[in-house]
Amino acid sequence: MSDDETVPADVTGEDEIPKDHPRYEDLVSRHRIESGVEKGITHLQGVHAEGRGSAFDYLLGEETTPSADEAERAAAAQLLLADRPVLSVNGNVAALVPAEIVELADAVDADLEVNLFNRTEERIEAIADHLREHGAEGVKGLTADARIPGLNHERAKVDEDGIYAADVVLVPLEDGDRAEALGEMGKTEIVIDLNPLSRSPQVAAVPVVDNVLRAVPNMTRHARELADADEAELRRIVDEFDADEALDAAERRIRRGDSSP
Ligand code: PTJ
Repeated sequence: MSDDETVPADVTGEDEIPKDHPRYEDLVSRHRIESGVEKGITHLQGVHAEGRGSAFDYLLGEETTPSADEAERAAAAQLLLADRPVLSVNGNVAALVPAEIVELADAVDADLEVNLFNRTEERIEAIADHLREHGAEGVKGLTADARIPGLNHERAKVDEDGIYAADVVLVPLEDGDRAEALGEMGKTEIVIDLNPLSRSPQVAAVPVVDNVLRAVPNMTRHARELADADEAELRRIVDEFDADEALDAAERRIRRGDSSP
């Protein structure tokens, strides 16, 4: 496929999407993913992932549910408690929330590491550049001098002083294999995924069932609110969070439109 045969965009700039369009957020997401593919940041498979996520978001009511908000607060507390927090970035995250993920890293003092399922050096570099254009200072993932044990695909490649050494890892839009393998390494995982039945949120300490577009800025807001909280307060928030209940609440909302807590 030549460059000019890549996914056509109906709009050339995101600002051309009318803000009062009832499906504004969804149109923005599609546009960002298409631009990500054109820039060599997002893999073509990211388009499928986005479509799947968008269907779940529709059923969730395209809003941050009270239960997801609680998960985002627990995630912020967990990241603030961490000694070596790392935020993992793939092609969809880089396209959808580049500035927002940099802001979250800043708010919780975490490293950003590019980690790809469909890994090529070109995409790693393009994503690292894109994050730097959005204010990131150090971006990890380029050295790839360590391996996550038990994984035989490209997502096993990590930086020794990044994900490999991390105690808490945020893994948005993850595949289940790596989520499980990171858990087996003893890491505390925070997963953002709109599908509560997916294996990755099922194995996460903190599953965040929300759109990454809303989840990441909301985690930053919580982190800023909690900036002066002491360790005991942060621990209480983490301990009171119930991962199974959060997954059940999301599933109830999807299956029955049930918005009770
Ligand atoms: O950039 P790469 O090469 O690392 O590849 C990234 C993708 C996303 C293509 C790859 O990890 C993949 O194929 O993922 P899956 O297995 O399709 O899983 C993606 C999950 O993310 C699905 O459960 C979707 O429901 C969910 N998802 C999609 N868009 C969003 C989302 N969750 C939160 N916010 C979204 N915007």
